Amino acid sequence: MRSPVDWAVADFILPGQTESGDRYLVKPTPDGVLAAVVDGLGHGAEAAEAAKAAVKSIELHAQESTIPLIRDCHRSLAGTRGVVMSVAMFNVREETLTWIGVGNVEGLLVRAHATASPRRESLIMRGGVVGVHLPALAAAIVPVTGGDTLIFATDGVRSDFAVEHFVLGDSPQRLADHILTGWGTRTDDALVLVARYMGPAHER
Ligand SMILES: [Mn+2]
Repeated sequence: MRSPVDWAVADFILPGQTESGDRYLVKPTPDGVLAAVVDGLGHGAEAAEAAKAAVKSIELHAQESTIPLIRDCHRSLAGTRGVVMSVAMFNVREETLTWIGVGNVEGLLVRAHATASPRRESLIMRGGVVGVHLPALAAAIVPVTGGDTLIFATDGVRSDFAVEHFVLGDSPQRLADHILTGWGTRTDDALVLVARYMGPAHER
C-alpha cells in the first residue's frame, strides 16, 4: 500500500555541531499520516536532547489528535529547554488536514489547483515553548485534495520563502532543497519538510 503522502526533508546542521536541534517525524496513523517538525531551543547537545525527546513523545502519541498530542509532549519535556513545533495530521478518509503550531516553525499549504482561493494558506502559530510554557492551543482544520502541498520550515529558513511561487510540479525533495538553498540563513540549524497529499486513490 502506497503512502497517501509523498514527502521529503532537506536540512542543514551548523558547522561545528555534531547533531541538529531541528528534527522531524513522518508517521502513518490509523487515519492517514502525521508530519511534525520541532526546533529545540538554543544550540548544541541540549537543544538536540529536547528535540529528540519531543519527537519520541510525538511518535508515542501519534494516534491522538493534535491538542492532546501537544499537551503530552509538553509534559514529557518538563525540565528540558523545550521546543517550538508544528504538527499536521492528514486524514485520508475525510480528506482533511489538521494543523497546529506552538512557537515559530512556519507552516504553508499550497493548493494544487490554480483556481483555489486562497491558493496559499499560512499556519497560525501561537507564541510559546512546548515543555516550558504552553499557550492556549488552537488547531485549524482544512480540506485537502490530491497534489496539495504542505511545507514546514524552522527559523533557520527565512520566513519570506512563503511568498515565493513554487513550481508545484517539482518533487517534494526538489522543493525542500530549493527552499533550503534559497532561504536558509546558515546561522542556525535549518530543516524543511515538504509533504504532498496524494489522495486516497494511492492507498490501493
Ligand atoms: Mn532554530
